[in-house]
Amino acid sequence: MTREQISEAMKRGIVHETGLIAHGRGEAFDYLLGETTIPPADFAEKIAAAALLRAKNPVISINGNVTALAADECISLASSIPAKLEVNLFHRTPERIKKIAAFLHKKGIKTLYGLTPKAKIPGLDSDRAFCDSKGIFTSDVVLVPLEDGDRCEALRRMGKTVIAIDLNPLSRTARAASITIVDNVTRAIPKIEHWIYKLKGIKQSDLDILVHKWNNTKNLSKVMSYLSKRLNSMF
Ligand code: PTJ
Repeated sequence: MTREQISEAMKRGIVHETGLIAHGRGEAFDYLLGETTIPPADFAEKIAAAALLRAKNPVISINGNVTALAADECISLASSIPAKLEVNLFHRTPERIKKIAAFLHKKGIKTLYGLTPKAKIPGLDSDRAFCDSKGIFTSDVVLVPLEDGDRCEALRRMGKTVIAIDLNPLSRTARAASITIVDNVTRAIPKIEHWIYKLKGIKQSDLDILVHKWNNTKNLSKVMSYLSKRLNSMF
């Protein structure tokens, strides 16, 4: 079903053709994880929710693959926080922006950022640097599902807290992000929302403690040891 969704969205011009390659790579890693949310991913989802709740200008970045696989989930997560939704594409063309915006508007989104961006992420020379001055550019916490390493690093250099969702724990994005969620975007977004509701009532100082105690490298190494134990147990 997921493959069908991605392939349909590519035919409609929402997903870029390289989005199919990215999806295939994701499938391989998901297979190794057992196609489930593993404990270190659940922990990262909890910390991501805490970071989003204490943010002043939280933004969820949406690309072609995310539109195809988790548009409803992103809309629901954005309203639970609340956060802004910004279309931010690696392979940016006016046609794709138009198609993605039309798809999301049809789902009921009223305010969508990134459609006519004027600001640029410093240190990136291609079109993927374009972002909204009221969205990603001035955000303090940005959620980037299926991101590329260069943009993730550039966002970190701007001083932002970057939450990445990436099934590949070895990717440059996974290693550069502030909070890396090694999980499928289709499971991760609803799980972050679940944590948003669980953490909503707690004190700001307790949210601060959760975020300050977070160690991304340590959690990534827990993902790696989970993976190697799982693979070893299969033979
Ligand atoms: O729509 P655009 O133009 O912004 O382009 C989006 C893609 C995904 C094509 C672009 O960002 C890209 O090329 O990304 P990469 O560098 O291929 O990285 C994508 C990462 O996402 C890889 O590490 C994959 O393992 C991972 N991934 C793929 N599918 C999923 C995933 N992670 C979480 N959930 C998935 N469903």
